[in-house]
Amino acid sequence: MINFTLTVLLLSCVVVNSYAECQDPFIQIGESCYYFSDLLLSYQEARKYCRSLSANHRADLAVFDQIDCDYHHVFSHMHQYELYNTYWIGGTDQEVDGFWIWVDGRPIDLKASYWSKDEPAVSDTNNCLVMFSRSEIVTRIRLEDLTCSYPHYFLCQLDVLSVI
Ligand SMILES: [Ca+2]
Repeated sequence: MINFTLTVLLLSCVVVNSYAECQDPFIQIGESCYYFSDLLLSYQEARKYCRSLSANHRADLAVFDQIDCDYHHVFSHMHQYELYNTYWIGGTDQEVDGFWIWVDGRPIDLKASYWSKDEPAVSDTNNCLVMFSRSEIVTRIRLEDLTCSYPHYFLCQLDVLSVI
């Protein structure tokens, strides 16, 4: 049943560029190069760490595309490798509470299905974006807003054009 669900989710997310060269330690998932951290950092420290992984500083915390294909590819990978943890990704509402943007400047769809129930909460203290996956949640990973200074694992992505 899980495999069937995954297959349906990924059918509309065909990988066109399957020959992307992902420099170590990045791995290809879908059409992008990602790195799942094995250390815990605050949101800002995690961004710095991601940048340090690319010689030309084009890496940052991961951002998802508008049609959710990145989300589905990452979700599939996390379940395949049982990456059941909480990871910072590149989104924040630090500038205007309740107005969420990716680090590349695009707005984050607040109606997207990947938010946890009743998330994101309008909160001055929860201003940074995490995705999390648990073994008991087999259908999807979820996004939530958390306090930026907390240490969490994080997901870096190569070729993110950061503007914030
Ligand atoms: Ca907030």
